[in-house]
Amino acid sequence: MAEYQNIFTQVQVRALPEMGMVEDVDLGNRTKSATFSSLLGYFGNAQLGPIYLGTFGVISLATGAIWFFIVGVHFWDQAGYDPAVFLRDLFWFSLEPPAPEWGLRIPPMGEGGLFLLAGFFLLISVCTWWVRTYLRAEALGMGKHVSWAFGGAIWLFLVLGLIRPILMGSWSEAVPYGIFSHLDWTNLFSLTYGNLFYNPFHALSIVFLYGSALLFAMHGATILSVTRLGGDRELEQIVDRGTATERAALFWRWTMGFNATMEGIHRWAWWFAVLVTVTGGIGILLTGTVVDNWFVWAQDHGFAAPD
Ligand code: 07D
Ligand code: 07D
Repeated sequence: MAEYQNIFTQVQVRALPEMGMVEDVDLGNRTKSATFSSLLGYFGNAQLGPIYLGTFGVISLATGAIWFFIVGVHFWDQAGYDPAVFLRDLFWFSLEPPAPEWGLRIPPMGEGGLFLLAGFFLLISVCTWWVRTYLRAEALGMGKHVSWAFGGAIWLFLVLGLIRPILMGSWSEAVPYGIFSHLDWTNLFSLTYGNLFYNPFHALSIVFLYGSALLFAMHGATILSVTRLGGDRELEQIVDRGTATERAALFWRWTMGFNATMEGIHRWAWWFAVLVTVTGGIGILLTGTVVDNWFVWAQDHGFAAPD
């Protein structure tokens, strides 16, 4: 029964909960108990909790909830307080930024002030969650790789909703809060600036996005293909010859002449994922500030056909 285990077949541990480190940790910030869920166990670790709620965690959850609540109440208002309409039209409702004539001034609540208020709370929520990732990693003596990667996403988020609107001198440039409205914004952005496909940073961002999916598939498949030999238990595999790790490496060297290392593959993954949003943020920042029309720009630079 316990012979062949991988993430879907692993035996789910049911002992006393593992409570984690207690040395030099403020236990007052951690919940006291833990439960088990078989369903969770199929996808990861069956143990749920304890969870660390520090000052920044609480601020992040609270401000995130306020953002969600402001947007939700606005949607509710747009639905005319009718639950059926609310559900039917949920994806079409939108909390819009102020109109262009307001520039960077703060308009009344009904004319975009509410959007700015919601955005203020979302900003605090995302930034304090970042601090949380940093402080938790520090408490565990880890590198800050998760924080810097999340920082990459926050860079694009800030460019879209804060930095570029300020450079353009108008909050109206910000992305609205709505499911389809934010897609309309994305479409309109591309149309307004002459087709984003001709923005080389959009292209780079796509390269890294597709590359991330490819690398993730290759890495996930490789490790799963050697779990039969214990390849998912990286530690003891790395030092011994003829093990799962060596076969996994040889598979790629035989297939394409090159293999990543057990450590290096994670650097590939980290850089590809991070560069999606880092290059993307550069592309958005340049749009409308430095370049007004990417198609014309591409014609000028010889990679779009002349009219
Ligand atoms: C799977 C991790 C879980 C996260 C999820 C998202 C919310 C929003 C909305 C209260 C991979 C939670 C969603 C908290 C609640 C309200 C009003 C991450 C996973 C499940 N988008 N976008 C979506 C955001 C931008 C674009 C979906 C956020 C840019 C396109 C979801 C931001 C542009 C498509 C969503 C943001 C853009 C989507 C699924 C912020 C250019 C889709 C996201 C803060 C990058 C897809 C209907 C997902 C879709 C989609 C959220 C920004 C384009 C609602 C929070 C402005 C083309 N976006 N998006 O799974 O189905 O991410 O849309 O910057 O096709 Mg978007
Ligand atoms: C948005 C980072 C911020 C998110 C954060 C998360 C919460 C919720 C809640 C967990 C996603 C905050 C989270 C608040 C937490 C819970 C429950 C990351 C974000 C901090 N494009 N396009 C990209 C493609 C076109 C356009 C990137 C493809 C058209 C615009 C990506 C195609 C037009 C923008 C990409 C295509 C257009 C982009 C996004 C094909 C529309 C951007 C990368 C095949 C007609 C964004 C430089 C990303 C960007 C972007 C892919 C087409 C417009 C690579 C594959 C031509 C305006 N596009 N696109 O990771 O960076 O986003 O552009 O057609 O702004 Mg595009």
